[in-house]
Parts: sequence; C-alpha cells; structure tokens
Amino acid sequence: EYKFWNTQPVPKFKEPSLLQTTNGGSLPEGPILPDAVCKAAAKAEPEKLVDGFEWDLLDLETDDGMQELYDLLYNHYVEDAEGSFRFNYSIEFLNWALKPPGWKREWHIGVRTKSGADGKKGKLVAFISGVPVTLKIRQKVVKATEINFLTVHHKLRSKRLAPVLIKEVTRQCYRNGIYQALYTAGTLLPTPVTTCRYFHRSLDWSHLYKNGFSHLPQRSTEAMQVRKYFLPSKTGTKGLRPMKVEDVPGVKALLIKYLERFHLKQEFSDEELTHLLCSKASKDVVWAYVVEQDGEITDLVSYYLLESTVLKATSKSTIRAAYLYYYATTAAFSPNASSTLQPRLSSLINDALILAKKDNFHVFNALTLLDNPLFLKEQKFEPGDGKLHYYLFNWRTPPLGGGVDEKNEV
Ligand code: YNC
Ligand code: MG
Repeated sequence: EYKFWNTQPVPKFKEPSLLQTTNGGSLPEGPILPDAVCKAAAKAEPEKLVDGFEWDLLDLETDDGMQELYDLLYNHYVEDAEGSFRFNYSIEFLNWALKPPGWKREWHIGVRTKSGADGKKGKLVAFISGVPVTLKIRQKVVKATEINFLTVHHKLRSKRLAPVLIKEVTRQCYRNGIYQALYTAGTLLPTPVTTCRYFHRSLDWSHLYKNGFSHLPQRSTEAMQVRKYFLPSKTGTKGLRPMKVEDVPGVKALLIKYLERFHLKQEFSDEELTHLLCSKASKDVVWAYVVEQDGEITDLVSYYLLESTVLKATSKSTIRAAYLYYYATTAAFSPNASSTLQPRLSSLINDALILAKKDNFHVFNALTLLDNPLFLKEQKFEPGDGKLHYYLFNWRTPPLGGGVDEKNEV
C-alpha cells in the first residue's frame, strides 16, 4: 500500500500531528523537510527512463506543442468511475491554465517515445505540469507549485511511470527554489487536507438525460424534470455586468477580504488576478461578472468552461459544463451577515445559472467549498458521485475543515 507515497514528504494517515487538537501532538505546522535538505537532494539531471522513452519539455508557445498536449489529454486524461465521460480540456483552457504569470517551461514535463533515425520527435505518451502559485495556509504565506494534468497513456498504465513523473516535477521545483506544492485528485492518497464533493445543477436536463449524465427519477416525467430546472431569461441582481480589466483593483480587494475566513487560499497580484479572470488568455475559458453599486464593486461571480466527451455516444457528443470559480460578496462582511449572506449568494448564483444557460452550457458544477453549502440545495444542485481530495506536498498542517466531513456536508 502506497509504496511510492510512503517515501514522500507528505503526512501519514492519522499521524499525531494531524490530531493536534485532540492530543496536543508534537510535530509542528510547516515544512516536513527543510528547504536545505530538498535543495541538496535535487540532482542536476532527471532520472533515466526505461529503454525506448525520453524526457522532453513541451513548447506550449507553439500551436503544435499545444495540439500535441491537447490530443494526449483528449484520449487519456481523467474519466468518471464508469468510464462514461472524459474531460476535454480545450486548447484555450490549457493555454490559460498552464501559462499564468511566472510560468516555467521546466514545469511542462513530457515523456516521449525515442526519436527515430530521421530525428523526428517521438510520440508524447505522458505529461505532468506545475505552475507557480502563492498560497496562504492559515497564517503562513507559502510560495508553491500547483501540480495538474498528470497523464499516462492507457497502454503504459500500472508500470510505475506516474511516480517517475512526480519525482521529476519535484526535482524541477526544488531546482527552482520551490519546496511546497498543492494538488487535487479524485484518488485517495496520504493525506488530504480537505475533501469536497461535486454537486451538479442541470441547465439543459434533456441533453444530460440523452447523454446518460442524468437519470429520470421514479415518479417523475421528462416534462417535469425540464420544468424543475427552468430558469428565467433575465438576471435579477441590479448592477450585474461583465467584469473589465479596470475592475481588477476593486475585485482583488473584495476577493481577498472575502477569502479571509478560509484556511487555505491563493494570494494574487493584480497581474495574476487579471490573467485568471479577464485577460486575453481567459477569454472563452472564464466568464466573470461583477456587481457595481455607486462606483463600488460589491460582488463577483465567475465560472469556467470545461467540456466532457461522452464516451458511450454513438456519434460525437459533449457535455458543456460550467464550473463555479471565484466569487465574493460584501454581504459576507455586513454586521448582519448571518441573515444577509445566504440570500445574496443564492441570488448571485441564480444569476450565474441564468447567464450560463444563455451561453448554452448544459450543467453547472460546484464543490462543497467556500460558502457553497449555503446555496447548493436552494439552487437545485444535486450531489454527484465524485469527490475531490486536496493535498499539500511537504507541508504539515492540521485538517483544514470545510469539505464533506464537516458542517459543509449538505
Ligand atoms: C494521482 N492522481 O497511488 P503508490 S490528478 C498522485 N496523483 O503510488 P503507476 C497517484 N499519485 O500508491 P498509473 C495518482 N494516481 O504505490 C495514482 N497515483 O504509492 C499513484 N489516469 O503509478 C498511486 N490523472 O504509474 C501509486 O499508475 C502510483 O499508470 C502508481 O498512472 C497514474 O493531475 C495516472 O487521473 C493517474 O493517466 C497518471 O492512471 C494514470 O495508473 C492516468 O503505476 C487518468 O501512482 C488521468 C488522471 C490524475 C489527475 C493530477 C494531480 C497530480 C498530483 C501528483 C502529485 C504531485 C506531488 C507534488 C510534486 C511537486 C513537489 C514540489 C515542490
Ligand atoms: Mg505507469
């Protein structure tokens, strides 16, 4: 069990430090391995791959490089447990996600079959990526990497290539002076800092039903289901409009203040927030809206587009899903927040549903994080099968709370 992960600087399941609150455990919050130890461990060269394969840093500034990565993920990236759907990250999405301010080519790591006698590059068969991120974990600010898009070609599965990729991205982080990482996975590994459940809100129930994503509940009819998820064509919040670059300072102040209550969050510069919410790169990937009242930004809501391929469809079919992304509202800071936050958020999310429906999204997804449990039920989100575990690499902290195991369970 966990032959690889047991060798890595991650907390063991149920180690004393994680029970700090109950037994006053002795291990301190912070790095598991000191920076100097990591630095010394980082060799100058990557581990040698088995015969027939070689390392290659992808060039994601060229269309060919992007297309190659897109094709690998399209055919081999994350599927649901039944193998009915597979994420279809668009080239625009990958361009946005993998090249935020400060991105490094050394963190776009590919494995290829060896180039032929003609010198032509071999086929891309595996990938792992990292992007720079500044985290605030409780009171500590930590420069880290966000690891994502770990993929191994179906034919090379269960051959222990994943640990080799993880060790290589770790080496590349250590050599760049980064000793911590954040990552999420549907797979349970030692040891999540929190676990969230996915919730889904149908926007086009008929499409979801036809493609095997939604089921017809007993004692319901197709017409009843469609009616249940009906949405008006106009949004309700006064002053709601698309976010502009000029809104960045106001949105940043609002978002930072809103996120204060949570134990794990990202910190961003103006440049980073612009990239994430309203840049050339985020166009056709992220939809961000603000509410402006008397020249002040009082609310933010955003979502991103991620399609899934319907694998069991007879003809090419996709599900266009909106994923709830950053949001914030001044209602959270009001002295009577306990009564104003819930209704404000619920109407803000209802507007997001209306806007997404207009843009032909089929479903709206959200996790049980932030204040989401306050509106999920009222806005007709239903729990899915999937869970998402959040992990920190080389950082020890007591469980962060939130997620499915706590008050956030809906
Ligand atoms: C996973 N998702 O437990 P043990 S999420 C991490 N994340 O190790 P093999 C994973 N580890 O148990 P396969 C993992 N899935 O023996 C499996 N593992 O200790 C562990 N799927 O390796 C597993 N993408 O090569 C086991 O397995 C070992 O051929 C087995 O490859 C796995 O991006 C995988 O779901 C996931 O392409 C690549 O199944 C493959 O099965 C695949 O024999 C479809 O590996 C796509 C998919 C995962 C999406 C993601 C986050 C990845 C985080 C990686 C960890 C980063 C650590 C921080 C590094 C930077 C440090 C600094 C600073
Ligand atoms: Mg393998």
